[in-house]
Amino acid sequence: MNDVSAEVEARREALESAIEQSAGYLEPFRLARATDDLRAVKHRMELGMDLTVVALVGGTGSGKSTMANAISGLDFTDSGELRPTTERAAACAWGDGAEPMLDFLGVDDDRRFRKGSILTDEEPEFEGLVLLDLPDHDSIRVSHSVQVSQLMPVVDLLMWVLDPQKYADQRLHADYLQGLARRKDSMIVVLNQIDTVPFDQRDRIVEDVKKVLADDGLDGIPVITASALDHQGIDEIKIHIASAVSRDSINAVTARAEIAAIAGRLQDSVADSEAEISDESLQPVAQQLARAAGIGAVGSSMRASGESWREFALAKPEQPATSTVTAIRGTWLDSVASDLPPAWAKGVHDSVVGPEKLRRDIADAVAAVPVTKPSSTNSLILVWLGALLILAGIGTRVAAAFGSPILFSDSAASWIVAGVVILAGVWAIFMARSVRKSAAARAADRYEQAVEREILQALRTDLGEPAQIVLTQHRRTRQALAKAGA
Ligand SMILES: Nc1nc2c(ncn2[C@@H]2O[C@H](COP(=O)(O)OP(=O)(O)O)[C@@H](O)[C@H]2O)c(=O)[nH]1
Ligand SMILES: [Mg+2]
Repeated sequence: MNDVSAEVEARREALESAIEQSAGYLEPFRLARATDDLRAVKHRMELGMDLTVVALVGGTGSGKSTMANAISGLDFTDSGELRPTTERAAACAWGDGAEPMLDFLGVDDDRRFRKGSILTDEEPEFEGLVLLDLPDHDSIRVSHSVQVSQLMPVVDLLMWVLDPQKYADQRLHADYLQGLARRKDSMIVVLNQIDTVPFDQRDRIVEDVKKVLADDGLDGIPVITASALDHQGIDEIKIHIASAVSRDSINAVTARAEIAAIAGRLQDSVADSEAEISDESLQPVAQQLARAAGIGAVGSSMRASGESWREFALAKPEQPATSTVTAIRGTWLDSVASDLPPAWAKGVHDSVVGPEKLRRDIADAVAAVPVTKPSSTNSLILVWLGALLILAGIGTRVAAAFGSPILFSDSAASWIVAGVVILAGVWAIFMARSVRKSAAARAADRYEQAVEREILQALRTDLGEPAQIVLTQHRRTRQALAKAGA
């Protein structure tokens, strides 16, 4: 497989995958048409995209068969006055892989010839060439083998072999040449049997051929003088053939264009881009739902409980209202799907869970996080410590007043020590309050975050993941269509 067939095959595969991915999102008739068109392209491609079909056409006795022999160096085609098989096309193929094309063209098995191969590396510039010696132009129409209508779409180079006597033949022009103007880039004219024309008349006759061609709208196509019998002009003809071989085959070019056309017709079934679903995009939704479940009130009551020493009843989370959940879900779906074509948007809507189930899952998520009173152990320890210190301070002072020798006998020092100890006690009690307050605030933050995490997890499962599957499919379809050449 050379570059062009690999490239066209990659486009075909991309289109096939785009059609598969989007099958559920296309109207049935569009899907059916795309599938049929793709199948037709596939059949075309199976004929071979690396082949170069060169067809020799022209009137009876102009020397097509002799020319085919001269080009191939084989005696693969019958030439001469007696032409028992003139009704049947013959072909010579350089290298492998021409069989499907020869089947398509209706060349009989016993009229197929082989020349060279990649292995022998003979005439590598002709690798993939299929040289067709066709029945005389006036018998093409009635031939059961190669039909012109079948031939033209796969011919890379049409070589008109004219002879000096009959080049102005009316039927030739009326029937064929005039209809081929749009293919003139892939045509050459060979004025054969030039050996039968006196030297001094050759230029005039070539000018005349060009004039006849121009009248048919075929001006500018190369006219080569040749003699198949004497091997004149063959090298120049071979240069044209080699140049045709080096170009992308018409079959590949046509297949590429057809693939792009099919992809182009599907282009409006996808959007230019799709939303990205991430935790960042679900986070605001989780926060809204947490608010709807009254999580803020629970947090506030936890914080407030840190402000006082009294027993405090904490607020309880509530079930969010169905209407609220429906609205929040709808807004999110719009943000994710509204830029998609209707079928894909519907796909996203259908993929996610409904509002009632979502509401239950949010309630479960909220319930999964227990509402616990903020711990007061640390602050209570501080209170007790403070009380002990105050008592100790008072005790020290009292003991000193009664002259106890336990601690200090000096009364000034005892006042100072007692004062410091009592102050430390007061400070500890004071600190207990702020420790309690910040512990409560931390607990409230932890609670709120835990609930948001649980809700986020439910949102991933209920909304994000199923929607992502549809969006990924959309992205793959879009990218595949782009690759197919839409
Ligand atoms: N003098 C001359 N005769 C040729 C030339 N090419 C072919 N012929 C002869 O013309 C006759 C018809 O040739 P053929 O190749 O069978 O023509 P076809 O009907 O187009 O296939 C044969 O007798 C050939 O030998 C040429 O270049 N010069
Ligand atoms: Mg012939």
